[in-house]
Amino acid sequence: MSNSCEKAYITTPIYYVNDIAHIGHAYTTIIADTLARYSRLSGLETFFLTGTDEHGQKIEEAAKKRGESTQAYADKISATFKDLWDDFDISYDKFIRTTDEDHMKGVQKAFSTMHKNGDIYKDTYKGHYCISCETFFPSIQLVDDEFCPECGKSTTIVEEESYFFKLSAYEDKLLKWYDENPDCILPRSKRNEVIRFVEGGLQDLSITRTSFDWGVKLPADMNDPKHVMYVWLDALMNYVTALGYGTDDANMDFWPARVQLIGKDILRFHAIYWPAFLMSLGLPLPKHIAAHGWWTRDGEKMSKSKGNVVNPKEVADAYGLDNFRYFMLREVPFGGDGDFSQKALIDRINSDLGNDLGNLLNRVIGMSGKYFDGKVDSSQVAKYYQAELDEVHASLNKLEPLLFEMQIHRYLEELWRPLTVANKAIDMYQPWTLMKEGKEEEAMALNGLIAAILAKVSVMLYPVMPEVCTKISNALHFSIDNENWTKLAKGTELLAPFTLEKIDPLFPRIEEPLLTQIEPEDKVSKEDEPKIEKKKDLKEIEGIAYIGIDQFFQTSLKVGTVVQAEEVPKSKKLLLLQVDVGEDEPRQVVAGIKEWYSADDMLNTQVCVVANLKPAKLMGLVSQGMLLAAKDENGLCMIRPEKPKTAGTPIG
Ligand code: ME8
Repeated sequence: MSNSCEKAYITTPIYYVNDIAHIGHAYTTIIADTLARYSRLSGLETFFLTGTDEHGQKIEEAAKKRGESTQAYADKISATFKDLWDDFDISYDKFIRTTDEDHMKGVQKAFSTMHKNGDIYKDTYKGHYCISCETFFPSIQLVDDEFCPECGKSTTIVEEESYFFKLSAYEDKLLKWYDENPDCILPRSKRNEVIRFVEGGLQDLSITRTSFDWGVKLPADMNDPKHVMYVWLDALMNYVTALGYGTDDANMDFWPARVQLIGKDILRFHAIYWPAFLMSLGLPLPKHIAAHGWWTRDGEKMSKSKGNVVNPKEVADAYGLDNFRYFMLREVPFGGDGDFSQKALIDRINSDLGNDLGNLLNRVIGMSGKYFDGKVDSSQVAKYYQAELDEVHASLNKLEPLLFEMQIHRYLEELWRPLTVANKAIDMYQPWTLMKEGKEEEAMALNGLIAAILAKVSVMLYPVMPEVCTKISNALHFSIDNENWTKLAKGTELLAPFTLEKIDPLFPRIEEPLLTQIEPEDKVSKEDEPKIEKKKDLKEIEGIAYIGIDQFFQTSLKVGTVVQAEEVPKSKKLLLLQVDVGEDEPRQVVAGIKEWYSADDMLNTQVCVVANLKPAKLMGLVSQGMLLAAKDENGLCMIRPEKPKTAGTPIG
């Protein structure tokens, strides 16, 4: 997608007010927020819309069940969505409600226009209606002649007078649109699904109901007061009524939308009905409709009855909002389904965020403080580290298209490459060695390189992690704005000299799940329980002393890179190693492995280090860690990661 349009309009679906928000809703909104923040940062005039969908039989019934008036009930639930997004600092420009007066006027205007254009006629609808999906289904699509093919719930037979939209007349025009705009529906695999569906033939769509009245009335000139609009016609129109369609047109110059985000469950409405409605109204079609996958909980669909719904606020409060945002966007390829587990979230925080990103900032703080009185100066970086800069800029240049092709997980993956370049540069050039050798300018340039990489990464990471990146930019004395997006992230400029102060660690390590109450219920059925007990007894008889997972996590195991290795004079057994475990300076480790490994064998290899052992002295040398190894009658071998890992990566 090109960056040529000067305005960017980003939308989320509007959420039904029959239930409160869960992580699925938060996911859609966070992706949209990320795109909106990026658009603003890149200098586009941006309008970001979200809101609530409040009409229809489903909402009327939900209110009735609770003994509340429908409007009062809708007000209450709509406010919970708005409060949550405010709490999450979602940067929406408008929060629309389908009960807003202006919206309802706009929908009536749309109905009149479609009618005038000859796309609406009156007939009788006879068929099956699923209240839960607010959808009509022809009998051939039902399961066992009764049940909804989407949600499996029982459908109701409806026979009533209805107005119809001539959807069948748009079949060819829709197929032409899909054909001429290969990225109109993302991911592309979803576009193919839609094309197959449309090629199967489209039936005209019933767009009014008479059996209930919680909805937008037909325009007065239709003179048919017993009809209310079909909830999907009402709801889809929000994307233009929010811009003033049908009232003052105030922001209609934002239309067509740059990206309309939805979940895959509502693709048909957005990829078929919505463009057909727009064509009938003579409005341009959105640039991209992007459908993401489904979040499940420990492999199961989330539902209240199963008690496995993940509350996004609880997760964000416990783990940090930005960490949660990063996790959701990094964990699952866009379009694929994702499974929420605290373990996966903790792994991302400790590894990608703590180890790769946070630790890098600690290293700059450490280096600057120790060697340069806190000063960071990038002026000599190009003299010593041009190759590293080139690699970093090559990665940064790949980013923007990935974001707007909805390859957000790949955007983040690519954004992590500069961090790897930075971590590798420290391991390779070793500032402590440069300082020992008196190469102060080179060491300062290395420090400047790392700070510049952190700055560039945090500009591009800002749309995903706004709070954390603002902290990094404050520490590095620059601001995240369009000017620095142009200079630092898109361009090749580095940071102006500054003095760095220590800041609190951004990602304190998380040792165990922080939310016990959202862990799944014990899924062991009664029948299975005795068998499991029995196994445990057997193990106890065999003499195994069990420890809990919390005891295991008390040991800090890390990947280390041996950056220096030498023999300990007069010792047959000991090697003296300097091992980089992702801290300011390498750890000194005295290892009893000389019988099996020479110093040369160990140099530049990776090892597994027990990193929180009390320092010990061996032959007068302090050892600040222990290496994992396995020994049998054939000798000893080191335990190493199977593939190279960044120094300091936690093991567990
Ligand atoms: O469909 N995983 O509203 P809705 C991922 N009002 N995303 C999920 C999800 C899950 N488990 N559950 C919900 C409606 N979502 C209509 C939309 S638009 C004109 C009208 C997300 O409250 C996903 O984006 O059922 C889905 O499309 C949206 O919430 C639907 O929310």
